[in-house]
Amino acid sequence: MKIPEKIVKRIESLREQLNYHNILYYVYDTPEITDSEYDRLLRELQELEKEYPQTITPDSPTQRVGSSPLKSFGEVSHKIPMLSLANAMNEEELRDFDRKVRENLDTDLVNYAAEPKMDGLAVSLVYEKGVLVRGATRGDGSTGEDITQNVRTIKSVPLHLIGKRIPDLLEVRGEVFMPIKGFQELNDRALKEGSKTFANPRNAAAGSLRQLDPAVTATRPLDMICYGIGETANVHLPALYSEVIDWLASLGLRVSPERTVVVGAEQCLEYYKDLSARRARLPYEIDGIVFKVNDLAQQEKLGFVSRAPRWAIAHKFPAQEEMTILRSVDFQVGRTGAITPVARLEPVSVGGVVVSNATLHNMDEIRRLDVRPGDTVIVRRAGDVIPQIVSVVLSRRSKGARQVKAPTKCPVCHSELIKPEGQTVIRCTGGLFCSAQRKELLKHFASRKAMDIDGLGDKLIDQLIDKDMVHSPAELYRLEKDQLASLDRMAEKSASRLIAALETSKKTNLERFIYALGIREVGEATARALVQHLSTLDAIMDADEEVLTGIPDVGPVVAANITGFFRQKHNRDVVRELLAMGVFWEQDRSAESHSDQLSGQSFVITGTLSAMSRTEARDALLLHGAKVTGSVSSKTDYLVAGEKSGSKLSKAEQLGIRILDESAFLQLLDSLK
Ligand code: 5U1
Repeated sequence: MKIPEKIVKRIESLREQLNYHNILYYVYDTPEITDSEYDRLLRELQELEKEYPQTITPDSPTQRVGSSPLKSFGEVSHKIPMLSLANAMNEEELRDFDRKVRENLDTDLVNYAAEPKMDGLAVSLVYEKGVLVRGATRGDGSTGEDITQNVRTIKSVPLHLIGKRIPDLLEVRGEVFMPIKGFQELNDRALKEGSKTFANPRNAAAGSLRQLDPAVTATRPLDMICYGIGETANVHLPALYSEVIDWLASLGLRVSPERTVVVGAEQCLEYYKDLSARRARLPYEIDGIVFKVNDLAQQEKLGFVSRAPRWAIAHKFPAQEEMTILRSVDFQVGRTGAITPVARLEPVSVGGVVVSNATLHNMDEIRRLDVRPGDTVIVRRAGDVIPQIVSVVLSRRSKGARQVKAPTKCPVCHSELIKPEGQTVIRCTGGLFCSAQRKELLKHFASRKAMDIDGLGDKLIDQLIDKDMVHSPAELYRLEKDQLASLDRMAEKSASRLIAALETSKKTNLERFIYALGIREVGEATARALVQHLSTLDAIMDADEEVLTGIPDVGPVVAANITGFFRQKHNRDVVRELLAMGVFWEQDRSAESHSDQLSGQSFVITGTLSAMSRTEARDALLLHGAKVTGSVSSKTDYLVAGEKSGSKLSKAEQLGIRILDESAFLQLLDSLK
């Protein structure tokens, strides 16, 4: 059957548009069209391809997950070997590298291209006439594995290059990695399902790329950043490495947003320090900085030693994994009664911070790791994530090492423990009878985003519970000055201040109050959604699961937690007592001043504001329907920048986002009244 010319043209146009918008979204992070418009275009193409399957080409945006599972990976030989990098472990070795480069080039000062070393896997992509035809792992540098079907599923890898100067042949090299957020979500899901977790984002990326079934890889949040080229045909390369990278970016390939050019060893070290300071806040893991002589003619002159170029070096960051001994495993009880095993370790410095405790999540994790007291273990600390035990060095296990036994009673209150069907977590049934749960609940209740009781810190709460002075949140409001003054590290003045803070905290809002109750899985956002949709405390307390699941973001599990919480008489009593003690909010305040004037607008707040806290500023924006997020991206509409705004301000400036200083922000709020 002949396909009408009009249809062929439309299919081509849709593919071109989708490819272009995919690159804008995933590679440049600057989408031009809405997600729904993108989906409309994709659906139109899918429907046309269903009707005319003979038009389907491998580079069609609908064909990311093309093939069925493989039996094994084929081999790919790299015509130009994939090299490795020499390492500099400290400043001296970096200076040494620069000195040798200068000596070999007989020059005083060298320009270096600098970029982070992504902690992932080196991969080669081959484009023939702009179409992705092959993806391969580095392997031993000469021979790798054919992972074409898997790299095709990575959204930031274009199936078709864009731009005017598309070469006949282009082999691009770079690193496939898993962003931290995606890694954490993947592991959280695995923990919930009781399946295997990954030790770190690098292993997760490797495990995902080596899946024989591309449909599995497609579910993994992989990304790729390109840093070099291999084979080419019909390409006229520019003179500088930095220009090569700019050219790759112009073809729709993702390159490092942190890339820059520095002059001499001093600037290399400054760049290293700058990125070290920002390392924990980057959305992906990096293990060092790569410096490359920027002039390609100079690179050629320098050549190679064995498998590494003389013109490049990786200045490594301190390791994030170290070995130490597991002394013991303790069991802690959280706010909702969840029992969490905690590893007590021989203190060890990991990346410059002393680590003596690590989380073990749950008993399944202990079994999976088969970790036993006395074992030598590998501990990992990355960014601001709680340190974790990655694995056990079995060859160092001593003979009598005994398995960890699961507790049979709550380690604090000795109540019965339960393990709900299908869940990995064990819980204490003691509720507020359990002093550990009481402590955690009170800490949550008093915290800044809940009742915000200034001066009621963790140590004080521990004392109040240990001395049996408080049994429920409401009893906090019955405390008298003399009682408080009798506690350790308290005196008349601090006791008076705390009484005043307790009084101040009584005036709150319903969102904070609901959040403060500590209902399992009801965070600030859910509390806000409950208030926005149900308006009053009574309506929230009496809502059934059907009503609750009708609220966006409230799923069946959260709904069951909420109804379960309010079914318990003692929880209703706590609410009643708090109100009787004088906790109040202006009823329907949210309904009165609520508007949707900022709906669809996304804000980020940074720095210090003098007229209000950041939480208050956020609440004020949310009240008018704005979205408030934590990080600046191309989707941000406004940055509210108080005093001492740091990297968020520079990023917003770079992206051309509208910036409101405090007075402009206050004016905006005024105009909404
Ligand atoms: N960023 C970056 N990572 N990385 C790894 N650049 C870079 N270059 C490499 C490697 C192995 O090798 C070339 C210098 C050959």
